[in-house]
Amino acid sequence: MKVEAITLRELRMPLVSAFETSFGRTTERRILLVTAHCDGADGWGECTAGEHPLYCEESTDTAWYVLREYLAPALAGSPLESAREASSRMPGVRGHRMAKAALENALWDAEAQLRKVPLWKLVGGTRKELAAGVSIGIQQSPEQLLEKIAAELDAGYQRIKVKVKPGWDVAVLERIRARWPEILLSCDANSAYTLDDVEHLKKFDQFGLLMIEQPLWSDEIYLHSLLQHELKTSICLDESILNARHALAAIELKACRILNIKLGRVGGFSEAIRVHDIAQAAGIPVWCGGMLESGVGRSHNLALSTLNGFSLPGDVSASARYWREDIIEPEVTVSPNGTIAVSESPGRGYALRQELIERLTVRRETVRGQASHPAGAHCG
Ligand code: OSB
Ligand code: MG
Repeated sequence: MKVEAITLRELRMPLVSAFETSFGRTTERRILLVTAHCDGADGWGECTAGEHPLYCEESTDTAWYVLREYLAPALAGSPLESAREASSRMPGVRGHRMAKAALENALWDAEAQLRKVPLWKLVGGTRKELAAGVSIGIQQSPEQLLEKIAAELDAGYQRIKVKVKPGWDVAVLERIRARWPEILLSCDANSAYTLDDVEHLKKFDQFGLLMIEQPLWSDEIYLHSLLQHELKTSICLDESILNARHALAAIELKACRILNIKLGRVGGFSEAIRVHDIAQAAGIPVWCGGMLESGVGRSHNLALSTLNGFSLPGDVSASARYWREDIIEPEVTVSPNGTIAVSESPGRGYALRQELIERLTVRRETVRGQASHPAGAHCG
């Protein structure tokens, strides 16, 4: 397929309710969408970088810059055998995985459309009914959190994950377990603790959690292995797994017993599949993480979740939890038993609400194929 042009656009989308983690609070998303115009098909991808460089180094603005100056010029105008090749065309740019993933995933979508197969089949998926879980942010009070959990359980979600940080952890988990002793429950610290907190973290063991996600530094694997040795609760790594080599290191070091895979964090479908394959070979269950995506990123997450190793409920939940109106049609919905049915249509499987997208767009830029660009020498 030939990549004729690449369009970047930024949308402003207010969240239905603010989302708070140990690193910050989000009320409005700045969604960066990438469209790859290929042989008459438009593939769409979403950059999962946050508004500020808090979850990781990237942000909406750094991703826009890297896409516009380096990645889009390296790929626009060039023929590609398949989307799988895209990442090897971006070798000169170090890091910036979320920017790379937005473009690579748009190409996967275009390829699926051109081949007239659902994206999930193109990536090698087999699951057709996905187990849905929710991630619930830090609330004003424990009572408010309990109310939220009750509503999500009523909606059918199969796993509840709550955000924790020092001062919002053991007492909160105690309240949850007192009311729901049996539910599948996990927590996510987003790197809020250090090894000085080992004794404190051991108290989490009494709650029978499915996992504790990323308790320590975002760039640490080895120290998580020391902590895992001390805990009964399984550690799940999120922030510190940026590629398949990291996954292998974490598994060999016994730094975790579960892995969260996010398309943006690892740089796109190709690397996400490699992480999945390594985990599966080692018998480590994986699940798909979320980054408060619009329907575009959400549909990619669903496609990824169809891979066989995604045996735990993911942070894949209904559009309506995030948006008054999502930009896809139909929106993602969850059945009363907490599952999401996979679409059989070609490509992402969800149509775009073009008019709504236009209305929400605050900036747009198209990069067309050009013979030479300053970045060409590096990006090949
Ligand atoms: O750590 O999984 C995380 C949101 C933003 C940044 C990091 C994380 C999250 C979530 C939300 O937990 C998951 C979702 O519902 O999209
Ligand atoms: Mg996480």
